[in-house]
Formats: sequence, structure tokens, C-alpha cells
Amino acid sequence: MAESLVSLALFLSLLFSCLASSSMGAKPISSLIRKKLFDTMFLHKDDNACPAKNFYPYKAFIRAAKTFPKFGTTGSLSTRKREIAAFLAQISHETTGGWATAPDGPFAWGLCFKEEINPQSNYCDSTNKQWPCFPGKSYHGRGPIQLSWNYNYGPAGKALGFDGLRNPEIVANNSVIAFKSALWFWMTETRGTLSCHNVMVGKYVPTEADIAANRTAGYGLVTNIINGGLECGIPNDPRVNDRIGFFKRYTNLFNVTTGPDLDCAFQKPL
Ligand SMILES: *[C@@H]1O[C@H](CO)[C@@H](O)[C@H](O)[C@H]1NC(C)=O
Ligand SMILES: *[C@@H]1O[C@H](CO)[C@@H](O)[C@H](O)[C@H]1NC(C)=O
Ligand SMILES: CC(=O)N[C@H]1CO[C@H](CO)[C@@H](O)[C@@H]1O
Repeated sequence: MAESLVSLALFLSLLFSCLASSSMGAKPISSLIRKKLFDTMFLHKDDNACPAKNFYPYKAFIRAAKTFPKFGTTGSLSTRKREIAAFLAQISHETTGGWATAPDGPFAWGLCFKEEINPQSNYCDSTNKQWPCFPGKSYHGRGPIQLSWNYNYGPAGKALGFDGLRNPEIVANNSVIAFKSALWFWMTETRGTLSCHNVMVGKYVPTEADIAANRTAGYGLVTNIINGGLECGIPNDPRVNDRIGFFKRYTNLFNVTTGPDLDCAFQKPL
């Protein structure tokens, strides 16, 4: 009797956990990208040569992703892996320590930097009254996506629970906040349905103007969102090619295709 009660309890708890996981939707991203795969992608991030040594551990990425439950959990298994690959590829370009003849190739050197070297300005747009710069603070690139400008630090901090205008340094001082700032940028819709996330999971609906500007869904459009003003509409741009190189390596490690429109050479910048 006691034994059958135990097995009944066990059966019910297994049943409950099955129901819970199916009603909660897709598997967590930690089941799609294990530590081993992450560390294979970022082979050199903890080298002595990398200023971000030990700043970007796998567990900080996974913890940060919990704040954005739709990241890497939307669509088919391939779509989910492709989105994670695209995110990791873009942050790799932003933080790369690679060069053409680097050990293991240029695309094994993502997440080497956590802060922009020699910023040319403090990235303060003083015309922006909603997110006013705090005296003496600099809004140069920090963290995996190299968050920049007061008008990004302000809303990122507001969404994530820190004071982005008074304390922008935290993005380069706290590993989980650093990854959260990059995921915040990735997930945030700027106009209409436009976000890096929506583009990669098929939820972006182009406007007429987008169609006229060749801004169709694909990894190239994600590049356009991140830095199109400087990099898109230019044939064979080396920065764009570097972003694509990381994406090809990571989709290959994930065993998924890259999808169409990798380049933004023929897109009008956003
Ligand atoms: C759209 O792409 C085509 C080539 O595919 C190019 O000829 C055209 O100039 C592009 N349009 C814009 C607005 O960039
Ligand atoms: C990709 O395929 C290779 C070879 O079949 C396999 O060893 C590897 O585990 C796969 N990786 C993933 C992330 O599925
Ligand atoms: C403890 C720590 O990592 N401090 C860093 C915080 O960020 C500033 C600049 O953004 C660095 O200079 C500090 O080293």
C-alpha cells in the first residue's frame, strides 16, 4: 500500500512536470546551447590577451536569457538555433579580438572585449531630452553588443533595473547585466515589428518603405538594425563580412542553415 502510494505520487509528479513543460512552451535555451558548445564558439575569450578575460562566462549568458523568455524559444528547433547563432555572431563582431591569421581563425575570437577602446566621444546626444546625459558620464560601447549613446543606456537601464544614465559603467562591470543589455537591444522593437528577434523568428512585417529599401528578413537586416547607418548599402563591406563570417561558423556548429539575405549591401540603411 505504502509502496503504491509512493509510485502514484511519483507518477503524478512526472505527469505534472510533463504538463508543466508542455504548457510552458519551448525548451530553455540551455538545452539548445550547452556550455561545451558555447566554449567552442568562444575559444579565446578567456585568453590573457583578451581584456574581457573571465567576464563572459556561459552561466551569465544563461542567467541573462531568463529575463527574455522569448529569446531562442520561438519557432521551430532550427529557427531557435539560428536566432541564438545570429545573436552570438553579432555580439562576436562587436567584441572581436580576431584578425585574419589569428589562431583557430578570425571567427574564434568573439567576446574578447568588454569596453570600447579609445572612444572618440562620450556618445552623448544632447538633443535627446528624454534621456539626458549625466555630467561627466560617457556612453561609449560596453558589453557584448557595445551598448552606446545615452538614448540606449537610459531605456536599457529602465527596462533592466539600473540607472543607465548615472551608472553606465555597470554594463562593463557586471556580467549578467552586460548580457542583459545585449539581449534588451536584440528584443526591443524600435518601429512597428522591427527588432533583431522578430527578424530572426519570422515575426517582422516589412512596411512599404522597407520593401522599397530591400529590407527583407534575414541576417543582413539584423546588421542593418545594429549598425546599418555605417555599414549597409555598401558592397563588400569588411565589417559586414566579419559579421557574416561569425554567423556561418556558428550556424555550422549548430548544424542549421543561415537562411537568406545574409548581406545588407543592397539595403538602404535604417
Ligand atoms: C535593391 O536591390 C537591388 C539588387 O538586388 C538593387 O539593384 C537596388 O538598387 C536595391 N534598392 C535599394 C533601394 O537599395
Ligand atoms: C552537429 O553535428 C555534428 C556531426 O553530426 C555533431 O557531432 C554535433 O553534436 C551536432 N551539434 C549540434 C549542436 O547539434
Ligand atoms: C570592478 C570593475 O570591473 N570596475 C570597472 C567598472 O567600469 C569601469 C569603466 O567602465 C572600469 O574602468 C572599471 O575597471
